[in-house]
Amino acid sequence: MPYNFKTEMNKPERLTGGHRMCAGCGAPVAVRGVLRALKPEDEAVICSATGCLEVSTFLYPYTAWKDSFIHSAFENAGATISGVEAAYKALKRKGKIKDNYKFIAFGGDGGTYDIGFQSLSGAMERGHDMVYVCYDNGAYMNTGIQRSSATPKYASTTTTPLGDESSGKVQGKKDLSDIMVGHNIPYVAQTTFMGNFKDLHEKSEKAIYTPGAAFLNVLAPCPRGWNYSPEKLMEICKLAVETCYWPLFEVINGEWKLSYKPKNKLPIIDFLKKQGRFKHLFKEENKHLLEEIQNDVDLKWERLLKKCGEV
Ligand SMILES: Cc1ncc(C[n+]2csc(CCOP(=O)(O)OP(=O)(O)O)c2C)c(N)n1
Repeated sequence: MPYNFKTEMNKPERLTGGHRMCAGCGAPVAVRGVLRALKPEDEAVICSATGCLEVSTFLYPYTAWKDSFIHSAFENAGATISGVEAAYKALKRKGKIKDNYKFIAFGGDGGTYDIGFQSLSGAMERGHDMVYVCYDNGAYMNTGIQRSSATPKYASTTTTPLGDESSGKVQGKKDLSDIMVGHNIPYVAQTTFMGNFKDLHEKSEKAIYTPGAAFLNVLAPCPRGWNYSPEKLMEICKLAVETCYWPLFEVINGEWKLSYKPKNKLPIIDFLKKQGRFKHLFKEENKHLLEEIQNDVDLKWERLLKKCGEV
């Protein structure tokens, strides 16, 4: 069925209100967007690695999740949900479970790019029928904004603080979506929130209903760590896409496909200047750092266009 914003928004939420995530946080928006793609008649088992999402939505004895929810440790959401999927398959074969279940893991970038990486990689390689969703806010936010391998270059974090000798994080961001493509799984996509959530919805639907392992990387800004005011969430996501900092693409059975090509690619400063974590880059003496970031974005964008057969 073609995407209809109104129909989708009128579906009952599977992550309820009243949780404790910050105003202006991208993670619950990402979660709702993904879960909305579930058919109402399908059940789901959801697992979340430790992180802001888990600690703020699942405080025993309270839960904001309408579906079954497992809090796993930081390092093993991939292993946990893949084990549940394997058990389900066995029980289904024996006729002990009638309902249809889907298996979805959520993790922040700390729990995905770094600490849970081995269990994610194993689950994907084994080809479990599951979706792993990374809500990428670019740092270990829950414990006080420490840098992760998803933190972009020159971002200020509590472990890459600014000073006479430091302009923020020294290393660039790991390209996790590319690494997941290297697992030869049927579906990998990169998305965020744009306008009417169509991109997030359609990719979530494909990820959930493509048999086998799927990975979604969702850019999910953090108002505390990125230092923006809550109402700017959607604007920042849009700028991430329009500047090609966070291109939207999908890889279906190894075929790269660009989902959106900006009509006028905006300069990266439009994205950076909205966020306090990059404020220092706008000092006169740091102009060369901005140029370096722009060159890096351009290079990666050109490479992506080639992979997608756009040039
Ligand atoms: C093995 C392990 N190391 C460290 C921690 C402490 N810890 C809990 S949440 C968290 C940060 C989570 O970061 P991320 O996965 O990026 O999610 P976010 O909090 O940003 O949503 C850390 C370091 C832990 N629970 N387990």
